[in-house]
Amino acid sequence: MPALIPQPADALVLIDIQNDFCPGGALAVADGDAVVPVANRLARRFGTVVLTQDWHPAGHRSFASAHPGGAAFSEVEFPYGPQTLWPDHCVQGTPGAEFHPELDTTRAELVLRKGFRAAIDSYSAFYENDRSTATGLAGYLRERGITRVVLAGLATDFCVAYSAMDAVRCGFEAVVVEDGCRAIDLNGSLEKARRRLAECGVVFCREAEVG
Ligand code: VGL
Ligand code: ZN
Repeated sequence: MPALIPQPADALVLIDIQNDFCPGGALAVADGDAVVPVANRLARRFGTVVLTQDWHPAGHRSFASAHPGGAAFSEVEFPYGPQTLWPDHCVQGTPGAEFHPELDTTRAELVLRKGFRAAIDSYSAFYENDRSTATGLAGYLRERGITRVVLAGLATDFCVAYSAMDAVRCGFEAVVVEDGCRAIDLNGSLEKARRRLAECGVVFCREAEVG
């Protein structure tokens, strides 16, 4: 029984399915490329498809390399709060920032780039990590009459989770297609994200339940 029948007021938002998050990439997520066929099948079922693209300038403040002695995957204090430092990844204009070559981008009507401000990271497709700088996606979706956001992509516990929580914060229903995502899972971040998502009312489903 399909639990999720795609509706005209749904948007499929595919998060950061880029080379650097796939095996061989600079911030590879285990099995990250497994989301590509799922994303391609989902994209054929939804009337509105949005892609996000992590898009950092060289020397971005979230890169460990921008901090003397900074270690990748450690947490530091930024003016807006705690921030994880990452290996250099998704640098604007580099092959690592491109979408996975097998991702079918033809039905995407919007490619939303994020993380382009040098001093602010942006996990979420809606708000940057200062939690106040809007990307404009909520307005775009509202103007198009979208009321529900269906998410898949990379990584479950960072960009997918933040995007799903912010979708709810912006007044949308949010559904995460679990088997269309893969996680970084840093110090229990996956379990933590799952719990927080459930608390905010984000619904989980599997691809097979999408009608
Ligand atoms: C992401 C860490 C840094 C993600 C992006 O797409 O989940 N994670 N930049
Ligand atoms: Zn990033």
